[in-house]
Amino acid sequence: MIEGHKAIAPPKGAAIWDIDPYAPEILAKPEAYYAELRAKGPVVFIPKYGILAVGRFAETKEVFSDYSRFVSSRGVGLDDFKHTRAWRPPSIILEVDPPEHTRTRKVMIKAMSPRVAASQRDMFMQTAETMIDDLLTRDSFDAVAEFAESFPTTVFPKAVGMKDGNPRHLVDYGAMVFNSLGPDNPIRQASLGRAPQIIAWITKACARDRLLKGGMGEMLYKAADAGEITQEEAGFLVRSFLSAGVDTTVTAIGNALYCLGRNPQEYDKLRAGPSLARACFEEVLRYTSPVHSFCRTANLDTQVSGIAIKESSKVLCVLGSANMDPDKWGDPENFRVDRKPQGHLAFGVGVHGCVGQNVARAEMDAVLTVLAQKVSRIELKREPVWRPGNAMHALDSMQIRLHHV
Ligand code: OVV
Repeated sequence: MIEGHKAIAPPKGAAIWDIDPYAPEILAKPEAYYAELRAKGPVVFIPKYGILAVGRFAETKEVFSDYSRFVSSRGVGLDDFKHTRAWRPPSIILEVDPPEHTRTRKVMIKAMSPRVAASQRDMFMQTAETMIDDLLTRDSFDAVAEFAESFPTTVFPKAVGMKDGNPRHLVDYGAMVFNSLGPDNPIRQASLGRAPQIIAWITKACARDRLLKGGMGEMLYKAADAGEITQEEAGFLVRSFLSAGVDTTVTAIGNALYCLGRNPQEYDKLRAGPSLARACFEEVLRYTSPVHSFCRTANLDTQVSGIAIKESSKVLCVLGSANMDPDKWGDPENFRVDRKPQGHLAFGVGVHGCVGQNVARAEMDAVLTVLAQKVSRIELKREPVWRPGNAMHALDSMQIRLHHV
């Protein structure tokens, strides 16, 4: 039962729930688990891992954003870095707290500013046009392998300015990073099994001499030249690009095609008003939560909604559940491209909120805008298959056909 953290006793007043949130069948189809988690109470104790879980919007937001009580420096997965060695040197932006976090975050904010994202827009649009034109000639194809994975692994290395692009390694590294956040289950073991070779490749690809001038990667090394961070830290922040920038956008594109294929009337709204692309993406994020859960660790004795939380408690913050909380969203089960779900938690919230969201939005804006221009209908040819992930809610395969306008 003990993972790499201290199992805590159930707090007084917290519901005790005998469930494995990392069971493959739950990860593949989490909606009922989300609803039950919210129904059990504001804070739930899960004996299987000796952790707490929150899934109502208010408490998830509270725990996720309060970095002084609920730290990231002890890891944002089940492993508590205070007691267990991390599988890789911890991220210097994800797995740290203020004030250390503030310095590295500042450099990343600049490297992925709205201006930088806008400067990549033409490249994103051209790539989306070429890919979608090609896919329109196909009878049917796997939306995951041939679109969701291809687009980010083509445009993201270019935006970073990588000389070495290896789509397979980029996707697999993302899976390693995200699956490592869960327990030592077969999902994590399968991803980490491929670690040594991929880590060696990733580490090399982050070096300054493997980055082109003018890319987002080089900007980090320039920040090092200016004394804002060290050269070694620049390499680690490039690694953060590759950890967080590929698997997430791959998942988001697959999930968007799923939502739009399943809701043709909503897709028609997007076609009628392509300026809805941005709003549509936010609704895809809310509705599918590509990152379904991240943890925090209580760094002191505290309480949430009247439930006492002991220092060292791991708290599973179920973002996917918060994004489906009817108390917040009214009719969360309906996918509506024009909902404009302000405050959804798919990018997190607070000082650790996704620093790449401008780039993610620019990529998705290109994909959805070109789709709306060129594609009259997204036809699902078979029932989509979800891929159980310890932190990602992603499709494994989805056979689709794109129809010409
Ligand atoms: C999985 C993930 C999310 C965000 C940042 C990073 C990783 C990182 O490595 O910095």
